[in-house]
Amino acid sequence: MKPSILVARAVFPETLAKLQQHFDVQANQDDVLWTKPQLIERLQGKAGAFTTGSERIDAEVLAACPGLKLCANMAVGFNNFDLAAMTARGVLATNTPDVLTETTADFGFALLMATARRITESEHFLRAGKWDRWRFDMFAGSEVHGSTLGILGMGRIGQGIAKRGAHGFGMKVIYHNRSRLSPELERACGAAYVSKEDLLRQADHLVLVLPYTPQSHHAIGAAEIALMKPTATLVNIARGGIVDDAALAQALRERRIAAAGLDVFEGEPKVHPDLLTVPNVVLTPHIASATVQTRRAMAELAADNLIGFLVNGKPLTPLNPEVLQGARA
Ligand code: 8YV
Repeated sequence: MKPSILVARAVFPETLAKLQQHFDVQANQDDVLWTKPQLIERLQGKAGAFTTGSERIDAEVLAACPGLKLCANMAVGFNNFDLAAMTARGVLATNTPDVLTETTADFGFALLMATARRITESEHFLRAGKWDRWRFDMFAGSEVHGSTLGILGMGRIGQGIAKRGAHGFGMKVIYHNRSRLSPELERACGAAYVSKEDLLRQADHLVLVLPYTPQSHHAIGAAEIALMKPTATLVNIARGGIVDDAALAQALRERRIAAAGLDVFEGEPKVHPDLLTVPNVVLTPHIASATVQTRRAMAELAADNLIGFLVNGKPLTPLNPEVLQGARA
């Protein structure tokens, strides 16, 4: 008999078809956003779950679903998992690293450029029929090439952004991270390690690429923004909750920093209403990894983790490999 799995959100039909070859699949192709009790109900009797960042897998869910052996996230971030609770219950967690690194770094740079050069703000002006003449200072933004790029969180995506800045745009790149990169990696990224305070003070463009954890909650709030240059821009492609959105909206309104580019929000898909009314912010709906090729690769890897573990006993990208010691799929 095939193991049963739940595919918690709509996915590519090809991904579903591949999973159906190996599993008895309950799918959610209508992409209904389930409540926690609905998720628990559908997880009953399932050995695995194909999840995205939207499904919270915590102690309550795990206690209610004793047959669950694996949750495979179609995301590199896994703050929707209570990893400690999963490990304690012997439930394996997997994510989709590497396959989205370059695409997400591309988007980080695109958001930086759009923010610094005021691309969406000027487009709104044009579409509103307000463009009646050239002006010397019309939508004058901040220089990107040759400026100082600050990166908070220097994992794979941070390193991708650093390389683009250093090698493509001649930027001086500085970073702060929990641990310092090796000298070889620092050289490859063209990046120098600084304290968080120096990063905030020196960056012309600050990009956030750190994971969301209790420690990184509101890592950028009013006090941090106060250290930034009034001409600086801030880009968040990491997770909502890392930035205090209310404090940021107020700082943008008061021009205490020049502009921000945000792909992620506290409590998304809801967006803080004040961010919707300030002009100097570029807002996108969590699409940093959204190219057809990358989303296919992410879906493929999540599916391969389910097949790898539940069929062959070997997941590809486990987050808590210690579970494997005692586990038999
Ligand atoms: C996902 C992301 O698309 O990978 C991540 O961590 O933020 C995005 O690439 C999103 O989390 C939905 O799974």
